[in-house]
Amino acid sequence: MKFNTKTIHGGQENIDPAFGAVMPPIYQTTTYAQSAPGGHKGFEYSRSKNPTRSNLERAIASIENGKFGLAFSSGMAAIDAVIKLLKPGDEVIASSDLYGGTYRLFTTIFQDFGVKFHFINMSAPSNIEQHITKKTKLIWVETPTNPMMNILDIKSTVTIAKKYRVLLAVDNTFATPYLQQPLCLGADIVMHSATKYLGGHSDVVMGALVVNDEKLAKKLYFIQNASGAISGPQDCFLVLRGIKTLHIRMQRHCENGMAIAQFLNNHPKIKKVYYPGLENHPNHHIAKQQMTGFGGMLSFVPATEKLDEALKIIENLKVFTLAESLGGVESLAGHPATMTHASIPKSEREKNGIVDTLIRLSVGIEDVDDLIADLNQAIF
Ligand code: P1T
Repeated sequence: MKFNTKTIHGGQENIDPAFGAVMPPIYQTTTYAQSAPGGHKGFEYSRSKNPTRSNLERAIASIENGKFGLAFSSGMAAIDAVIKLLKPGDEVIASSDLYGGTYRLFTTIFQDFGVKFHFINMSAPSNIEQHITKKTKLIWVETPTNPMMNILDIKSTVTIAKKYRVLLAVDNTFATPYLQQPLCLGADIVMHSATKYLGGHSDVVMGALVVNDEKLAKKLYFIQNASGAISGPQDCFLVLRGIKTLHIRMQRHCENGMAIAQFLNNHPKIKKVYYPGLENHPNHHIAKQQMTGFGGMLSFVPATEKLDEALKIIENLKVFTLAESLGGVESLAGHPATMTHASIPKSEREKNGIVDTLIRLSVGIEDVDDLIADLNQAIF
């Protein structure tokens, strides 16, 4: 099955043997009748397994070209489950440019449990090798990174991870499997904030993991059930519905993203645009190799160094909404320093280029002329 067919049918064979419903029923139930102790039809209690969740987990596994999918109550819960594979004394190498919430989870929760995190610049994969020790158990990358849109070379990172027998997890939230499938490149774990493009309509908070290795899947399933951060059946239904249009939404996100990146890149009042589709992006060549398009996320720095003038641009926007999050059909603008990345100390943020005047856009699927006109009136 090709990708555009998988988004609609992947993992959805025989979803309603009772009545043949084309969309899976929402099994809004906590528990399942047993004919005798242990005599059930594969479902006992909805924290452990729920049919609507299973449908979604199969669909996500299918579009990521993986064998096992797991759905969680948020992207953070999915990341939390991965780190719970580790033990005190273990070490993680993570890219220094990460979603602020991921950095916060690593540094304020798991560091206290004795897991050590090294945040490094991964633009050259050889930097990773320098930090690997016998205690390293996991490499954690985002690509494109949030919010600087750095592209990390997944294939080269896989080579290093395999050489040292370290797990490689890729947060594929920004790219989605429409643009890149890390498991096909050799990564061990793919993670999603399904809140974003997979859901696609800004109405569900959810996370997901996909893996190929059965032993690893079993461990993650054990954590999912034991810790209990599962997604509810209504939310699973909504994300399943969202995935059915992922390919056509992503196509438009990419077109609009590129047009807006070019508009901003040519604008005299804009100093710098971070979009992997632009030829002046430092990792454009890697993006071209490992992605089939460049997505709908971009960040930019206005020419003004005055914070109030930069913030005024965001406030002037009328079609773009000032809000956290991304990946929905509607365009959003964000201010990483005070919003998504406020939990990272300013000195660390600035090392990664997250200056206070940086603005992040999640370009939606509206008419691009309206989006460009909106930006044009907002930038003064
Ligand atoms: O919000 P949640 O579903 O828990 O997902 C966390 C998360 C993980 N990884 C990446 C790359 C993310 O961007 C996020 C959430 N990000 C935002 C809310 C944001 O506006 O960037």
